[in-house]
Parts: sequence; structure tokens; C-alpha cells
Amino acid sequence: MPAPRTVLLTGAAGGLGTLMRGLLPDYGYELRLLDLRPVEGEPDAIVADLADRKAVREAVRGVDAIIHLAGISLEASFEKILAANIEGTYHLYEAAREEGVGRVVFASSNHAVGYTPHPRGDDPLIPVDTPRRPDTFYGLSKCFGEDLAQLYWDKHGLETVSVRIGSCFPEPTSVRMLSVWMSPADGARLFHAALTAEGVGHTVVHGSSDNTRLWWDLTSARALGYAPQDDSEPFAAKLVAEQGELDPADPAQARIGGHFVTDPPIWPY
Ligand code: NAI
Ligand code: 15L
Repeated sequence: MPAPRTVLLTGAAGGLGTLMRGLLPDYGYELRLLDLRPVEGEPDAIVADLADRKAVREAVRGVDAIIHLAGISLEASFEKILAANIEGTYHLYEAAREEGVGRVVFASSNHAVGYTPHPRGDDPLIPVDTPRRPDTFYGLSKCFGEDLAQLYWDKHGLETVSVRIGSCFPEPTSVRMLSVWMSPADGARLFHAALTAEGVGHTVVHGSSDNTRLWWDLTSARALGYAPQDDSEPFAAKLVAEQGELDPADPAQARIGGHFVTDPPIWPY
């Protein structure tokens, strides 16, 4: 596979999209941007809903690969998740198949396995083939996206790397995030590896930095060539002083998905 150059970035107006818009051009990518809402400072960005199949098909035409971030990124009603994350992702894959795009990097989430208890002490890291245990309709939509990716690889030869992202923000903001944090720079490293590794078929990887308090195994991500450079530990002392260590007796602190398992935040639209 020739190295992709032109990449469609869906969800470009969002938090992660904004971070990646800043970082990925340094790897030589030419980004085509799409979002439901205008992308600040980017007048050429495509403003379209994933529900609009014609617009989605036009958006993927001619790109080498797609980084698919668009969708509802927290818990919401099933109907909203169905439209944006399930039907929307299907529309994107259909468009990719019809236009012959060879590779998708899919933003999956830790919430696909959110009910999995996190390791403590000397427990082994969670493997990437751990059974899925979604913690929300949102997490369920990420399970769907991963399965859709598998189907399009098996049936149509369309490759995907599904990145189960932990928490990708400029800094970790909770003690839980110390274990699943992916620095923006490591996020760009991982997306670059996912775009360029040979023969990925459909590969699922965990998306985190090389955190001292890591909960999950990064082997499949490293096999793509991902070499994380960051660690959340420098943020630990302050966060632990403010919030205390995680309490295993508290259901909202005992599992990978954190408070999503007990108190899912509702997306405000
Ligand atoms: P975000 O909510 O800031 O951005 C999502 C973007 O998708 C928004 O700009 C929104 O307008 C757009 N969007 C929503 N529905 C759409 C539709 N129907 N058509 C077109 N665009 C639509 O979320 P964030 O944090 O940037 O996350 C990006 C992706 O990564 C999401 O898929 C999220 O589930 C996933 N993810 C993010 C994590 C993180 O730590 N930021 C962790 C795990 C997964
Ligand atoms: C996600 O999947 C969300 O999109 C993001 O906003 C964070 O809540 C992240 O997971 C997390 O678990 O910290």
C-alpha cells in the first residue's frame, strides 16, 4: 500500500479533531475536513451531516484514507446515537467502499469495554481481545463500529485500525485518566502508525500514552510501529492530592469506563 497522503478527517471541529488538525500536517498529510458544524479558521472544510449520504460520498471521493472521529462522543439517547454513530458510521463505510478508499482509522473508545474491571496491584494488563462490555449506548455504538470495520475488511477488503482511545486531552484531569491518558502528540503518533502500517486488515489497538499507571496492553498498537513518548505520571501528584487514589469499592472508580458505568453524562443536543 502506498503511504496515504490525502486524508479525510471527520469530526474536524471537535476537541480531538482540532488537536489532530494541528499535529497531523507535520507528518506530511493533506487533510480534508468534515464536520456537522463549521470548522473555525477553515473555510474550505465540508460542513455536512453523516446522515447525508450524497455529501459523505463526495467527501470521501479521491482521498487515500479516512480518520473517522465524527459522532456523538458521550452518552445520549439511543435514537441520537443510532443516527450519528451507528447509521453515520455505516454511511461513511459505504461511501469508502463505493469510492475505493483503502484504509479507515476508526475512533473507538474505552467505553466499548467500560464495564471491565481495571487491574490493581500486580494484575495483568487488559488484553486487546478482552470481551466487550459497553458501559453506555455510546460504548455500544463503538462496538458496532468495530464490528462494521471487521465486516468491511472480511467482505470488501477495506482495512481499518480501530483505536480504543482512552482519554485524549491536552492534560489528564482525573486520577482515572492517569491510566488511560493519551497525550495529543502520542495520539498523532498512533494515528500516523495506523495510517501507514502495512497489512492491518482489521486491527484493534488501545490508544494511550506509555503511562506508569497503564491499565491496558499496548502490544497491538506497538506492532503498528507506534512508539509512545509520553507518560501521565508528572500530573499524578497534583491530581491524587486533589482527588485521592481510586476507591475500588466505588463502582464508578473500579472499572475502565469510570463514571460512565453509573452516571452517564448526557450529550446536550
Ligand atoms: P467531540 O464531541 O469534541 O467532537 C465530535 C465532532 O463530531 C463534533 O465536532 C461534532 O460536531 C461532530 N459530529 C457529531 N455528529 C456528527 C454528524 N452526524 N455528522 C458530522 N459530524 C458530526 O469529540 P472528541 O473528543 O473530539 O472525540 C472525537 C472522536 O473520538 C469521537 O468519535 C469520540 O467518540 C472518540 N473518542 C474520543 C476520546 C477523547 O478522549 N477525546 C476518547 C475515546 C473516543
Ligand atoms: C470517551 O470516549 C469520550 O469521547 C471522551 O470525551 C472522554 O470521556 C473519554 O472517553 C474518557 O473516557 O475519558
